[in-house]
This record gives sequence, structure tokens and C-alpha cells, in this order.
Amino acid sequence: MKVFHGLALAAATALLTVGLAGPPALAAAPSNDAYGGAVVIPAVPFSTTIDTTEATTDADDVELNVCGAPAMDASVWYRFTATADEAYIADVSASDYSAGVFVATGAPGGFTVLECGPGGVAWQAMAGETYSIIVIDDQQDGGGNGGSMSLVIDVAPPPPALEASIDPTGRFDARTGTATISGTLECSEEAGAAFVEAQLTQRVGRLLIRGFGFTEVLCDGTAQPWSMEVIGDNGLFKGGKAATVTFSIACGLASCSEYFAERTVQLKGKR
Ligand SMILES: [Ca+2]
Repeated sequence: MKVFHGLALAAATALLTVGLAGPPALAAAPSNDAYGGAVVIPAVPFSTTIDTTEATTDADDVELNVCGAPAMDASVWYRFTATADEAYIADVSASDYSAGVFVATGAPGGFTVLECGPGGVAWQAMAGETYSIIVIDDQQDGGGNGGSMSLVIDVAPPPPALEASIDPTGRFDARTGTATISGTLECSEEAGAAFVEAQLTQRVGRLLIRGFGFTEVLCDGTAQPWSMEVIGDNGLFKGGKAATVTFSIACGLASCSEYFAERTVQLKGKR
């Protein structure tokens, strides 16, 4: 089931519109108030700002709301046919009210909601497929009906590139048999949280001791240190050579990058 939660859209403030003229004297409902009047988006990037204070809600909005949006007020409709298999973003975060976005395929009575959320969404499109993009007032700001709605539709930015390293020396605790390994992770841009997952294996006598570790790393465009404890699943780690396999991942708006690194780490006692 879809959940109505937001993305951290990087361009959130880029198109902030402030100081628009005061309330319009008598605004009519926008022509794209309902499904049948959807504005066709000819190409991306596409951006528009319209007054949605007279936009209404109807049964189609009710059908769309499989996401638990608090309200589906002042909905306006757009239609976009993708020309390539590509990820797109629909960003309404520069609107002057609490706007949310739904992306769906199909028609009234048979909608399939792909994505939904406050502020904006990213979705993976297929060439030739037509998508309805619906902007709503979710009332998370507490009242009113619509306002100045700003919508940007564009190709989603690529996921951040990753670089990771593993320090050549780790530590082990002779009492608990726990190993601690560390390194750095660098993302090419801000991407929120990335994580490092490592498998550590070490031959101890006739046994191959194996353990898994996990840690989150801030993806902020700079090299960040990471460190994790690894507990052997089938025995205690000892001093000496250990082989690690490290795998890290970082996500952009619509997709994730992966990076694979492997090296041998020398485990040294810490007490
Ligand atoms: Ca409407």
C-alpha cells in the first residue's frame, strides 16, 4: 500500500514564489479542475504556476487517495506521455500552500496510483505510457483551499556516485570476539543517508568465522568516516588476517547507486 510521505527535494526552494499579488478578485475554477480537462505536458522540463483557490475535489480524487492523504482538496490535473524509460520528478514544494502530488496511470474507475506524497514525488516512467499528475491541497497547513500552485516536472537527477574505502587495520576485542572495522564513504552530492554493509570472514583454526555489520553514513558530498562492530555468527574473531567484503549504497530521488569494495584487513587486539 502506498503511504503519503514526502521526498527531500533538493530544489525545494529554487522556485519559491513570494510576494505574489494579493487574493484575486474573482478567480474561476481552473480549466484543469477535473480529469477531462487535464493540461497536456508537451515536454520536460515543464513548469507552471496557477491559481487553484477555486479548484474543487470530486469522486476521482477519492478514488486516487489510496495513500492516506489528509485531504484531496483543490485538485488540478496534468497529463504526460513519457518519451523514454526514465525517472521523473513532479515537484510542488514551491507552492504557497501544503500541496501534494499523485502520479497515476489509467482512467476514472481504473486508476493505478504509482506514487504520492506531500511536496513532490519521483516515479519511474516507461516510454509511451501516459501518466496523470494530480496536484492537491492536502490541508496539512490547516485550512484554506488551494492557492498559488507551482509545479515543476523534469527528469530526475541521477543517483549520487559513490566512493568507499576500508581501513587496512581493524581491531578486535579479545574478551568478546567482536571486530571493529572502519573506512570512509564519499557521495558525489547530498543524498541523505547512505549505508555501509560489510561481511567479515576470518579463518580461525578449522573454522571460517563469518559476521555481518551495518552502519548508516551521512551522504553530504564529502568523505565521511564509517565504523562498525561485527560479531561472528559462528565464533569469535581473533587477531591476524581477516577478509572483508564491503558494500555501500546511496539513493537519489528515484534510484540508488551501489559500490563494491573488498580488501584484507589486519585485526589488532584493543586490550
Ligand atoms: Ca479538482
